[in-house]
Amino acid sequence: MKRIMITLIGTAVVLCAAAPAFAEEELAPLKIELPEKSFMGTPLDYWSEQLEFSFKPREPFMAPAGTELVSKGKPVTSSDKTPSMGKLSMITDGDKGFQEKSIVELDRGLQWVQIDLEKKHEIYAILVWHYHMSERVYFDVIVQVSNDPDFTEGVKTLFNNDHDNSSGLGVGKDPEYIESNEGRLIDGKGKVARYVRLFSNGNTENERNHYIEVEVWGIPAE
Ligand SMILES: [Ca+2]
Ligand SMILES: [Ca+2]
Repeated sequence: MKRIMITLIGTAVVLCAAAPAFAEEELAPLKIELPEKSFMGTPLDYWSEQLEFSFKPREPFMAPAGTELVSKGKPVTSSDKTPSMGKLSMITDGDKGFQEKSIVELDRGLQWVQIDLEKKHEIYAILVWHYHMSERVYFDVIVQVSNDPDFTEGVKTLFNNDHDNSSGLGVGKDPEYIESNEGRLIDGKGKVARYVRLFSNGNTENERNHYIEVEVWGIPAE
């Protein structure tokens, strides 16, 4: 009996000693801060075969321990250099309120915004709040990452709900979704990139494009 005990203790010691080798794989939930919910506006009158209905709060998103918000205050550029409301820097300023003062409005048609993380990161999640004062669906939502600021080379697409390829960026199979104060979380899958580009092409209320905030969560890769 005594010998068995010693063997067991020996095994336990070996397991403990091996634990640090797995520390890199340790996952933790992202500490996403959600803005206040709006109860304004009329319910959405829109349906499509691609529309996702979700009435449950989002599950915590697990990412490697050490994953942090890496986009706060980072430079933002856009296909529309002169927004008709707000300014591009508001997209990474941390303010996610639904009120008009927090909204950046871009031109009609397919437009993009791009965040420069200023160095390469392993990207684990991208969150986007287009608009959440009332229920809306934005069209042709496409999220890409690259190390090329012009997005001509090494482009990886992480989300695409352009089912008819009206954007010309390829057919996407992701769902259309109703905007809310939770924002949309896009899995970054640990892709290594410096730039994040997000497209949209109008919404169920009008032809314009809006952003309140974009968050990129990751770990510096260099
Ligand atoms: Ca903002
Ligand atoms: Ca489309």
